[in-house]
Parts: sequence; C-alpha cells; structure tokens
Amino acid sequence: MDAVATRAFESLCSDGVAFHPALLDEARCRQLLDAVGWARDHPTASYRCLSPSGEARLESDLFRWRDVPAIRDLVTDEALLQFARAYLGTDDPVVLEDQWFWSERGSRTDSPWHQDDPYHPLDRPFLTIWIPLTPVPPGLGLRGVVGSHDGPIYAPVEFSAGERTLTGSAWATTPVPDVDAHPDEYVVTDSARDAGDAVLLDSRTLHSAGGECASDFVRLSIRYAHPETTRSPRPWPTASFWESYEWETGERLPATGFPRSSVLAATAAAR
Ligand SMILES: O=C(O)CCC(=O)C(=O)O
Repeated sequence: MDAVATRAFESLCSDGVAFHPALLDEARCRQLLDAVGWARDHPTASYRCLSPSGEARLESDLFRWRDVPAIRDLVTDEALLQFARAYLGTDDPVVLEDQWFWSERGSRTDSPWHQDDPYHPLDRPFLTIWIPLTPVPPGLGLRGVVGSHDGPIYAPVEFSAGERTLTGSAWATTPVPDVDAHPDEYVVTDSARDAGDAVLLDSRTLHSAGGECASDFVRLSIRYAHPETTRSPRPWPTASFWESYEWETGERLPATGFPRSSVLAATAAAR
C-alpha cells in the first residue's frame, strides 16, 4: 500500500469509515459511467426505483459483475482489493455485491441513515467501498458516523418507496437513530467531492448519502466478504435476493453467487 492508502486503511481500522482521494482516474470513471448507463438500460430482477412514483428517480441495481465487463474489472481491481485483503484478513476476498445508484437531476430521494450489516444474514462484518462516478453534489456524498462500527446493530431501513428491497416480517431490534437531529452526539465524515474518490466502510458503520440533486449523481458500492463467512439468520427482514439461495445456517457463501476475487480475476483475464 502506498502512503495515501495506508492512511485511509488506518482510519478505516480506527473509525470504521475512511476517505481515499482519487482511487480511480477520470477515464476509468467515464468508462464505468457508460457501463452503469448500459446496466440501467438493461435492468435485472434486483433493479428497484427507490424514489416515490412520479418524482425524479433514484434507481439502483445489484450484481452487475455478472454481465458488465467494466464492473467485473472494477471488483477485481487491485486498488480496491488491497483494502479488502487487509481489512478482512484474507488473501482472497469474496465479491459479495456490487450496487449502482443513479439519482436523476431533480431527484430528492436520499439513502437514509443505515448500516449495511443487518441487510445480510452473515456471521461477520464485511467491507463496502463507495465510489462516485460523477462529481458529488455538495453535502450529498456518503457520510459516515465515526466509531459507529463499534456500537449497536440497528434495524434495517427499507430504502424503496415502491417495490420492497427487504423480505421478512419479524422486527426485533432498535431503530436507527436520527443522526442529523443530534449533531452533538455523532461525529460525521463527509469527504468525497470528485468522481473517483472513495469512501471505505465497515458494514456496521452508520452512513447515509444522496438527497436533492441539481444534476445526475451516479455512484457504485462494491462489497467484499471473508471467504469463511457463513449464513447466520437474522431476526429481522434481510435483502430480498437472499431468498433465491438455498443454503443452511453455518454454510459458507454459495460460490455461484459470491465468487472469490481470484476466480473472477482469472475469468476476466481469460476474456
Ligand atoms: O449512494 C447511496 O445513495 C447509498 C450508498 C450506500 O449506502 C451503500 O452502498 O451502502
């Protein structure tokens, strides 16, 4: 790791959230923006419009490493994997998920305060790397609560005003606190400004992003897990896509849906 990456890694370890400037260059961001534009025109079953009907849209879709080469190249890029290896303590992280978010100009829908952890029935935390592909509208970048990865796990929040992203019915945990209403209680980071900047997040860190956008605002989240991660049921709803996997408590992540990064990198190299 170079000095900038080392600083970011140290912040990630101590604070649960860290900023890395210019992780991707402009050309790469343009290429990925085109790729997400293509993915947006070719949605999968995981696609959701998260904003209320009739309003300028916030849209999202998942797992596009499967059919979008530029996204597959990104999830196996050393610039990202160096953090996943070091933070998760493994030579070969699993690619858990990629997710794009596209706020149209005029969209007012934000991604509310939440942790990534409770959406997934997994026995250990994972890492998210969030990267804007367009300039970040002021104040709308990913904001994270310093140190919240060491605190409680809160209930997942349904992001979608339309078709749900969560499946399940029991709710057995504390709601997410209103971070914005209590500025004295929370130290909040908000650093990403430019396309290609990155925010690194422990999956237990409280964070939010988005809001009222004066221009299109496009970003990608890439999530990595330790290869020994196993299924651990949650007493609350989790992301709907988990329903499509038949795997038992205590079993490792199914390799068909969640490949090791070395396997994906080898298939990308063979293309
Ligand atoms: O960019 C966004 O709107 C939300 C990103 C986020 O919260 C996540 O990927 O976990």
